[in-house]
Amino acid sequence: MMRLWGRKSSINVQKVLWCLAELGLTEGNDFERIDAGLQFGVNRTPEFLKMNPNGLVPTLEVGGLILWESNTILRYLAKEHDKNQRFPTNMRAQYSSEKWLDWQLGTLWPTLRIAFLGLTRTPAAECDQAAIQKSYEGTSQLLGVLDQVLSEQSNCSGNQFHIGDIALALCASRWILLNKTFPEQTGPRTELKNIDAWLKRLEQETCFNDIAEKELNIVK
Ligand SMILES: N[C@@H](CCC(=O)N[C@@H](CS)C(=O)NCC(=O)O)C(=O)O
Repeated sequence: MMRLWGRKSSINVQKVLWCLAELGLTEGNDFERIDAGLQFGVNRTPEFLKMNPNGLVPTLEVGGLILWESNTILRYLAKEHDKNQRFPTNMRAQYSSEKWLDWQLGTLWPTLRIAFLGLTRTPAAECDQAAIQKSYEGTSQLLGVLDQVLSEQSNCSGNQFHIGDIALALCASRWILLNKTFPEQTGPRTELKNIDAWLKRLEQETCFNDIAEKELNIVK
């Protein structure tokens, strides 16, 4: 049985849980999940650091193979555990999804992370309001790029759902939730109608709704 370390409130753990759900893999039958990170601790213990020296979640163990980096775990699951071809495997779809996974990790999340950490993890007195607003506006501009792509196709890599959509949709929904929770600090949210429609479709057609956070986990 696979073992996954990570608290459900982590966006990177949510990616893995969503992917497992799409593949029909269930907690208790196909994988065990151990709460770790923030209030649960575990991720700084010597045993955990031996598996993942970064001390971060998610961390996945499968038959002695230890994986960390959520997008790598998505790639692994899609390649090794997709018995029913939930995700397209043709080269074009696969690499179209890959580029968005890298964009999410290297461009989108580093931009949004500043607003997220500032608003949910930093005591009010230490908040850098200008940095938060700049981060939020920057994220809106980046999501505008995705919105444009979604005006021509129904998912990030084409017309079929892929693991790239998992990573992107969780960031986009956190961007929306940050504005709902802290409207004054984020400033107004740009209306991106193709992103709204794509998120709605994902809610209806995938396991997104079972996994995505409905409110922010605020720990200061
Ligand atoms: N690039 C890594 C980032 C992992 C990461 O930053 N995880 C956060 C949670 S989202 C974490 O473990 N934070 C420490 C904690 O929860 O205690 C990935 O995509 O898996």
